[in-house]
Amino acid sequence: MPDQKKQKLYEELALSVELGRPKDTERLLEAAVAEGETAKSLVQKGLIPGMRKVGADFQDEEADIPRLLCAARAMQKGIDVLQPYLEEGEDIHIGKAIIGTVEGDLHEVGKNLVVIMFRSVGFDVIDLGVDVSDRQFAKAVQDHPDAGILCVSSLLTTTMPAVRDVVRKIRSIDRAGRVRIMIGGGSVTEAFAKEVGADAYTENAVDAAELARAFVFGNEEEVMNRITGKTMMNKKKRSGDTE
Ligand code: B12
Repeated sequence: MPDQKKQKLYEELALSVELGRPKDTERLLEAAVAEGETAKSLVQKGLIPGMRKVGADFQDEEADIPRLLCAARAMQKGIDVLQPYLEEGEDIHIGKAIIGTVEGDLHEVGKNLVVIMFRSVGFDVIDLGVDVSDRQFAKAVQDHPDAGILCVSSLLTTTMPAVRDVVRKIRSIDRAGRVRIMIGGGSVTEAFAKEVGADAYTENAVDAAELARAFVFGNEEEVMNRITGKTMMNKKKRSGDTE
C-alpha cells in the first residue's frame, strides 16, 4: 500500500476508536488486512494512538467515562478482528496483569475500568473480582509466573489495612521482585502507596494503564513524573487555585 494511503488508513482507524465506532474499526481493519497490512502495525499505528487520544482527553477532563468506554469497545473490537491474522508467535499482548478489589470491599466499577484500559493497551488481564484476600492475590501471583503487574483496588478507608496486607504478602513470596504492585481507588493515595511499599499509585484508570505500559518498556520514571505533574494540576484546577 502506498505510504500516503497507509497514513490515511492509520488516521481513520485511530479516529474510529477515538469516536467509539466499532463497526468502522472492523470495516477498516478488514480492508487493511485484505491489502496485506500486518496486525501488529495496525494495532500500534492505528488502534493504540486512537485510544491514547481518548485517554489524554479523559485526563484533561475533556472526555467522560461513557466516551472512554465507547472507545475501549471499539479498541476491543479491533483486537478481536485482528486476532486470527496474527502471525504464529506474534503476540500483541505486551504483558500480563492481575487485578482485584481487596477483601471486605465490594466496589468494582473503578476496578473494571482499570481492566478495560489495561486490555485496551495490550495487557492480558486476570480479574480476580471483588473481596479478594491477600492469600488469593498471592495464589494468583504464584499461578501466573508471567504476570509482572498486580493491581489492588480499594474504595473504603476501612479496607486500607487490607491493601497493606496484600503488599506485605506479595513481597514475602516475590523475593526476586518480579511483580510491580500498583494501588488505586478512592481510599488510597500516593503517600499511602509509599508508606506500604507499593510501586505506584495513580488517580485514574488511564494513567494506570499508561504507567503499567511504562513498567513493561522501562520508562516508568518519565511517565510517573508526567502523571504526578498532571495530578497536581488537576487538584489545583478542582480547588480553584490558579497559582
Ligand atoms: C457505587 C458505590 C457503591 C456500590 C458499589 C457497586 C459496585 N458494584 O461497585 C454499593 C452500593 C454496593 C456500595 C456499597 C458501599 N459503599 Co459505596 N460507593 C459507591 C460510589 C457512589 C461510587 C464508586 C464508583 O463506582 N465510582 C466510579 C469509579 C469509576 O471510580 P473509582 O472507583 O474511584 O475508580 C477510579 C480510580 O479510583 C481508579 N482506580 C480504581 N481502582 C484502581 C486500582 C488501581 C490499581 C489503580 C492504579 C487505579 C484504580 O481508576 C478508576 C477510574 O478512573 C462511591 C462514591 C464515590 N463518589 O466514589 C461510594 C463510596 C465509595 N461508598 C462508600 C461506602 C461507605 C459504602 C458502604 C460501606 C455503604 C454502607 N454503609 O453499606 C458499602 C460498602 C460495601 C462493601 N463492603 O464494599 C463510601 C466510602 C467512604 C470511605 N472513605 O470509606 C463512598 C466514598 C461514599 C461516601 N462518600 O460516603 N457503594
